[in-house]
Amino acid sequence: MEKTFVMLKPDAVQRGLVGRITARMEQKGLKLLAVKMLQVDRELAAEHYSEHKGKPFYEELVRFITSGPVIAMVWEGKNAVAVVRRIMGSTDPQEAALGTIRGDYALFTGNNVVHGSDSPASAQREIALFFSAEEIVSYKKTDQRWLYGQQDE
Ligand code: IDP
Ligand code: MG
Repeated sequence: MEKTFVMLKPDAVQRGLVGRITARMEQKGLKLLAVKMLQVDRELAAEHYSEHKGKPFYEELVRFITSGPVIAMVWEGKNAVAVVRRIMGSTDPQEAALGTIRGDYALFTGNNVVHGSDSPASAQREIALFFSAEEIVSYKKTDQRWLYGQQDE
């Protein structure tokens, strides 16, 4: 089953949106495999956002993501990467559809409350950056056969 990396950004923590944002992944049926709160330092921010180095918004992005604690999570499910991207909505919250996290909870691209991996390859890279293998919990969840019918493995 596919895994994806999700990070609730400093604005989500400071604005008290952690529970409401997490609930959206949970109620969709995705399975939580790992979660931790941490303060991202400049080195980790640079590694995580290396694809954006040199872009005009890069410095602001690094400053923002290191401005307070974040919640890092690993979620699993069928097509989890794409499913989470749809639940998050467009990068620019002004464009994001209502009903998506960014559409409902944000107003500005720089402070768009949530990060989700953009491909299975990015997910692998980002999960490894934030979590050790032992921190990703493997367990059976009783709702899986109700979510996937017979395809529950
Ligand atoms: P994504 O988070 O939807 O994958 P990316 O293009 O990967 O979007 O950009 C990473 C993050 O950088 C965005 O979530 C947003 O916080 C920030 N960002 C992207 N473009 C801009 C911009 O034009 N101005 C300010 N911040 C931006
Ligand atoms: Mg991205």
